[in-house]
Amino acid sequence: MFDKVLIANRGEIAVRIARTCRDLGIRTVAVFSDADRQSLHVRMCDEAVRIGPAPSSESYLVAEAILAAAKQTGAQAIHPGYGFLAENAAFARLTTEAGLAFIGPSSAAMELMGDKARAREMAERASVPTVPGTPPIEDAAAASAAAEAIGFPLLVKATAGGGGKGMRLVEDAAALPGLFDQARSEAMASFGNPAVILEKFIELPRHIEFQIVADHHGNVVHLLERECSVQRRHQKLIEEAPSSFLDEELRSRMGAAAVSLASEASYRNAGTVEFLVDPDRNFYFLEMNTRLQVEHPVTELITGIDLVELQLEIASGAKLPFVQADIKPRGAAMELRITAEDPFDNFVPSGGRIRYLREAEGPGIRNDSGIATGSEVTPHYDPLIAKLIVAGDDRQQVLARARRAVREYQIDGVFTTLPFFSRMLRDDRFVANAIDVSFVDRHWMSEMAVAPIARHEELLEVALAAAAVSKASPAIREGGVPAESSRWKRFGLEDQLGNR
Ligand code: MV4
Repeated sequence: MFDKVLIANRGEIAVRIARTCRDLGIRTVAVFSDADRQSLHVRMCDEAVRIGPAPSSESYLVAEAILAAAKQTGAQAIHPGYGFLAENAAFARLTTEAGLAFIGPSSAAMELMGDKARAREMAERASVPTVPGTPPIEDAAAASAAAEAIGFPLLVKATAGGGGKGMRLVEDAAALPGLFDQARSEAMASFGNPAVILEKFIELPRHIEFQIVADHHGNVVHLLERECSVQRRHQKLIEEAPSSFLDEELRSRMGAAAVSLASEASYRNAGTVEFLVDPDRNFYFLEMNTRLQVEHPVTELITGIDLVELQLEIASGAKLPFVQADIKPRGAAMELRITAEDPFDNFVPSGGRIRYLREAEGPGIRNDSGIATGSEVTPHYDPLIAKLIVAGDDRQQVLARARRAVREYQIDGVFTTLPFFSRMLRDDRFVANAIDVSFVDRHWMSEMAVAPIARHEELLEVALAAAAVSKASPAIREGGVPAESSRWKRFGLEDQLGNR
């Protein structure tokens, strides 16, 4: 095992990785930008190296600065976390060329899975179902010919894409040439690669993904699924394990498909195989993520496995300490992504100083947080500030604990997604898991965010938050929650808050 690991990230995931390293007696090196000099992840590590000014393009994305920090501190391995350089194959290659271990897959596997067309081919070779579609297509005429075989509606997707960039929904043949060209231009502008493929459009799908782990000895095991259908504009908000949409038979077929794909690709380390599942329970390979994911804690809570520990063990050459038959889920878990965004104002990012923080506690609660009272939330980075993860015997207990935890959780100084969760956790359709990937985009702004408060529970929550602001110490009151917010107006509380 390594003696010293550099964590090439910030925020909650850097803190998360540092914790496991501490458990294992591994010393940690933090890297930080000027905006993060005082940040929690710096305080949690044994050493810290400044890598540049606040913009991530001049700090967390600069491979040379991070490798220099590793060299300077004598770190033997680099954990990239997620985002930033985590899926950058060139960075993985530079890391190994510098004689350091990259806590992740090979750069070749990252390149393969980063290309949608090649990943599709790999899935077909592994007999994993894919959406009916095409290899890369160069011009609009060829696209029209190929579209006949697929039918409409269909999607044009950038092979280098992700998060919906370079993607166009095409309703009929007449619209194809224009949208095909648009997708190519956007792909070129966003990824420097204009290649696109066509795929049949799967309507009302769920996003269900399988966690896999693979060692350097040919062993591959899946650690069950996560249901991630609560998303807004391709940003996940809530993830759960297990998915109540799957029965044992489907779970076992999808898990076997995920393992088969990872084996066929000679994949190593932890990874995630994403599927779309249609209302008739047909599943289709979507893409594979070659990193630890934001939502990994729900898998940890139902399996009892520390995924970061496993990643470190795998990277240092150990064999998986279990086989597939050992993996049995215990209970259920749900993650709520607390971001500094205003859910009542189109999720616009909200920056500022955290004047007061009180995390939820009690049975079934895990907090993976990157902030503390006094932290600055800057617009330079991703708005994810903390994750509230809830475990229980079954989904019903998890929902009850999650409602309790959201009510208890207090963050003053920035707007957060907590009120979004407060409503979602009480929505009949979410409670019945009768949703799909566009549920939030279809129902939140138009209906849920503006509905009158029907439940006194929620009114009480808002009133308590308002009281906390107005009764707080002068220092807290001064910053507090901006009174002009649409949220307070919506609740009719602007008068109480006006004179803070
Ligand atoms: C799809 C699809 C329906 N049919 N592909 C969106 C981002 C990219 N990673 C893949 N995405 C989708 N691909 C076919 N053939 C619907 C989506 C999609 C989606 C997928 C996963 C999670 C959320 C989503 C939200 C909207 C659309």
